[in-house]
Amino acid sequence: MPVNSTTAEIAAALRTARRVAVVAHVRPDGDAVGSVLGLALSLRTLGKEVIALLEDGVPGNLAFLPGSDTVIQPGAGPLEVDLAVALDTATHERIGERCKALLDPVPLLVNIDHHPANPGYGGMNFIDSDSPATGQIIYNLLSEHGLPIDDAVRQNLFTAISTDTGSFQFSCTNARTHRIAAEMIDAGLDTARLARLVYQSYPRRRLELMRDMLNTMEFRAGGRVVSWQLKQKLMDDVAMQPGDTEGLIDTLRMIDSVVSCVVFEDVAGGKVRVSARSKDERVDVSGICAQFGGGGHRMASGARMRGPINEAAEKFLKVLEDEVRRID
Ligand SMILES: [Mn+2]
Repeated sequence: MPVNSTTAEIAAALRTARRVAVVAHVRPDGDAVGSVLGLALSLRTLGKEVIALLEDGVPGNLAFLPGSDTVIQPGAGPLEVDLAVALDTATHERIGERCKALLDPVPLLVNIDHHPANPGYGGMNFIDSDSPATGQIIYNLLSEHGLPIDDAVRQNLFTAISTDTGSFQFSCTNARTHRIAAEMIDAGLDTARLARLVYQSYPRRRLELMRDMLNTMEFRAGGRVVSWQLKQKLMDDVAMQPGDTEGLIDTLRMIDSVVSCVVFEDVAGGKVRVSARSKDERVDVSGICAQFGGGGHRMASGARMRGPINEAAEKFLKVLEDEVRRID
């Protein structure tokens, strides 16, 4: 485990810096975008010049977040910043090739994350694997050290926490998570509006993807494992956009018999993206993903495999099925 800096040391470094870049992982989810914008907006209120940087930009489903219009993707020119912060990103490479090249010359990289496998690649690190979302770490950092928190910051950090906890349902959700939500509501945050924007504003294509998922999902191990293969043809047919599939896997976990669910997705270069979830502490999907070069959290992990998709699925599910049968 890397040695953590204290949040006080990180807050002091942020206060000292004049120009800051804030970055998160490729294919950003709600926690990545919400954490980047929550921290970026707070630091801007503090008078810092802040570059919010995402290799793949903001997916359409999160474009409602305040500040999302200020996010830039890496361009040609160098960045004149004296501090970079990587959020929610388990490995340095996962900020993206172009982001990494752009940020390599920056004198100090601060790495803030909740993925247990994070090796501590920053000059300063704060890895808290007990935190259900990076957004929760950022909220604690801001509130403990008197950094600005306004409604726009709350909207971003609430969305980060809500999406990474499956709306406060997953096992990592703790009392602090609910206290943060309560503090935000006390401060006037309209959480019903955010719920509508995050969970009730899907494009029809997402439901078309879900229809295919329900029609073609496959069960194994007596219904304890369920999986779905999201193939390129379907993506083309529905004109899939980034963000359309975020959280789709959580529909699979609704099934009573299911202990673990997996989505396989065709991605560029003949690769297959694997997303795996567990509903039982005894089934560690991060260990299985690690066997295929991936990783993540015990109950939520991912990997990238060589295609074709049905062969990758067969290999992965074989290992998962053995693991699930072991807990009988
Ligand atoms: Mn996260």
